[in-house]
Amino acid sequence: MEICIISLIEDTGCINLRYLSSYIRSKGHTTKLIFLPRLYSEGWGSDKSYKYPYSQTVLIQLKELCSTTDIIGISLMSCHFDNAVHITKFLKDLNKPIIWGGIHPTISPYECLEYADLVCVGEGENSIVELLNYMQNSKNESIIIPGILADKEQEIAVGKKIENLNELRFPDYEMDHQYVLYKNNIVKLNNTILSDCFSNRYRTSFSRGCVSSCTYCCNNILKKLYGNKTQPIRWRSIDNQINELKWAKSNINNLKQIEFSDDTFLSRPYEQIEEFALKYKKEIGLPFILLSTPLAISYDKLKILTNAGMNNIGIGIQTVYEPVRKMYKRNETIEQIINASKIISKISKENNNPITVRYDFITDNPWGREIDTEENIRFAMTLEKPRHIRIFSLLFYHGTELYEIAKKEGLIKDELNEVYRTTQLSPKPTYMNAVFLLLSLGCPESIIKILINKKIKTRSVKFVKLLNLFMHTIRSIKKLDKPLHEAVQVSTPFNGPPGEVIKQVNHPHLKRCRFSKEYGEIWKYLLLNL
Ligand code: B12
Ligand code: SF4
Repeated sequence: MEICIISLIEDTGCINLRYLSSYIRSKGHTTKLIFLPRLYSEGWGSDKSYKYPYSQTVLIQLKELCSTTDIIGISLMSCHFDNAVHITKFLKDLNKPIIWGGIHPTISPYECLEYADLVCVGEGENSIVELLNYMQNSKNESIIIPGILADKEQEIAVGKKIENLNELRFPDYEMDHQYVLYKNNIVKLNNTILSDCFSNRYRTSFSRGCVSSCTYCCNNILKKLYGNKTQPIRWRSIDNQINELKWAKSNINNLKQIEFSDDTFLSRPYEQIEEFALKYKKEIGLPFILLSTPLAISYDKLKILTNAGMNNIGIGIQTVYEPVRKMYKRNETIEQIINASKIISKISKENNNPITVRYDFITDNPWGREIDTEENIRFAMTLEKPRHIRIFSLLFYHGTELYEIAKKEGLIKDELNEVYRTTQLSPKPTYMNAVFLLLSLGCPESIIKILINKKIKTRSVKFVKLLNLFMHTIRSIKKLDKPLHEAVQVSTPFNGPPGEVIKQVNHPHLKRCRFSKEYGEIWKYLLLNL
């Protein structure tokens, strides 16, 4: 049996689908993978792809590629929902079963079943292989497979997890059955195109799950779906990891950097991190990026990893405002965050080589209001330098604990527009967000301190409101209106799609941004749009 899986994500790495595909192939079926990132055709704006459908040319090429397969799969997150519907409707007349999978179908399966014939809930490997076996053998019986929802009357049962991740093959990079949307056409993937899409960087992940269960995160709902039956986090063995990286090093042209997208890389015990670091240094030796929580950071772990090439780390702080921290169920204390920042700074100094550190914050919490953001701004200024700040807008993803609270309190009025058709990269146009964004772009702290000063804030809000009224009149006469969120969005230079990130990460510091167009845009926004 052949399954043709279409990915709507702005990423050609798609590690989840590549694992899925090699697993399916190892069980005697075949796959075709079609990646539809708009980035390589449309550039930066592509992360707003939820806003408009794929072109007719692309849809026709897609139909042609799907016409010979046995079953069509679509992989999606919530922001790809509209496009998944659009494509599904377009492919309906091929008369092939269409199955949706990915995080959105996992958290909202019945909704997805209104469009797709089948929905994959949870990890896909075991369920999809069972489905393909079923299609091969017993066509007439009704489908009863854990993780496959075929009927609205059926109860949700998640797919069986792969408990030992070493069972997974290496991600599927055999190009003979892979296609990508590249410069406005769907073309066969080859090493040159792949290397171009990757921008010298190989992204992979060696774990599944997370030790924590923050109330806004997918791990929160996944834990609910799977219960406590399985380990919270599973890892591939170190040798398995190193072998995959060796493969990547010899197959991806001009590879310069490895990025680990494991939810929290440092939660592994020290002995394993040490084994990894030593082997990595010897066999791979490329600079690498990872993600961590403040709690998992320790001097010993970081020291040995920086010796092996780690030069960039993303740390989720989310908020320091206590009521909201409680609400998010964050595990670490403020002292532990400060300590993590100090450890990184100490190691940077010792190595005489600054680690690029990105601190992530969540804004737009309706319960925290502006106090939350204000506290975060004040705290961010106390973090050791050099530091980069990234700001994400809180979205209530279906099924998470936070979603349930927000729903109960009537805070989600129009899920489609408020969650699916937006992005975490567009903080709401508020005074404090604009100030936070200015800080993230390197605005001098002395100015930030003035801007968050209460009296000045009140006066400046009144002032900008008046100014806004005046400018609005002029703009409506001259038709110069520019959507507010666009000004905010361009100002988050580290959040862009894959290709851009590496270029940004290579900037020594953010000083350059102070003179950039984005910086000017935020000031303009602050002055004109409150
Ligand atoms: C790595 C990662 C990325 C990478 C790569 C994504 C990718 N190719 O999957 C990058 C950096 C590109 C990325 C981008 C974004 N991400 Co992201 N990302 C992740 C992360 C950390 C891991 C994904 C992963 O590999 N999971 C592990 C695998 C095993 O699970 P899985 O992806 O669900 O896949 C399995 C099943 O779902 C199933 N399956 C998947 N597809 C299909 C298809 C078929 C047909 C079938 C049968 C089965 C099937 O089988 C897979 C293997 O078991 C997750 C968090 C997480 N822990 O999952 C967030 C996550 C998926 N990302 C998220 C978000 C919001 C984004 C962005 C929208 C952020 C933004 N810009 O605002 C962008 C997307 C931009 C765009 N327009 O496309 C959210 C999605 C929430 C939601 N409800 O939609 C998550 C869940 C994080 C969170 N907030 O909780 N992301
Ligand atoms: S620590 Fe990060 S990945 Fe883990 S549950 Fe919390 S937000 Fe999700």
